[in-house]
Amino acid sequence: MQKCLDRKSVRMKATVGRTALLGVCLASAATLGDPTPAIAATVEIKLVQTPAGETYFDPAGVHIAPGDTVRWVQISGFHSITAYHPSNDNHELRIPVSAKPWDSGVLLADDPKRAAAFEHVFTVQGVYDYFCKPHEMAGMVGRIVVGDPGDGPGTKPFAYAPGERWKSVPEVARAAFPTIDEIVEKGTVLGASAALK
Ligand SMILES: [Cu+2]
Repeated sequence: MQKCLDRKSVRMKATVGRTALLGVCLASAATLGDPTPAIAATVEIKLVQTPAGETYFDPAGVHIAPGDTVRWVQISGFHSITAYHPSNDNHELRIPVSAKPWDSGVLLADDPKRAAAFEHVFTVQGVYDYFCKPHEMAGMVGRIVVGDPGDGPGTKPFAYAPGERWKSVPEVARAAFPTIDEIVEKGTVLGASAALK
């Protein structure tokens, strides 16, 4: 039953206005050992560029459950949602080894004007680091924890495998990630720029 309560608290932190939590709890209890909840949630992250030129994912960190979907929505500026993965222009691997990488390409603000969106379903537990291609050097990065953070690539120090010759994460971006502990504790963590609003 403890497992059930843990899952419920995680989901309550990660989503707002969610219904049927009891159903999720009962379904989880009925399938002990199955990490996939019966009802998946969709969590929204905004893509923002302020008139002053600050760019960020809002929120920058979220804790979700396996099977949940993250939906990034274009609000202002132009951005991509790109996994830290060697298949994306030889960037450092910072998502679970067995997870599929993704790259949204750049979502333009004016076609359509607002609310262009990109979705990705997260099935493998672990830590996922990602960035915006136009603004990585401005520190526009995000981190998603799916279920148990585990000990995969996203939990390792930056530049953990110099022998691979991957592109390393820029210093400004390294400093912009919320910590895994903070994400797990709070469920949702604003980025440094968004937190000032
Ligand atoms: Cu951007």
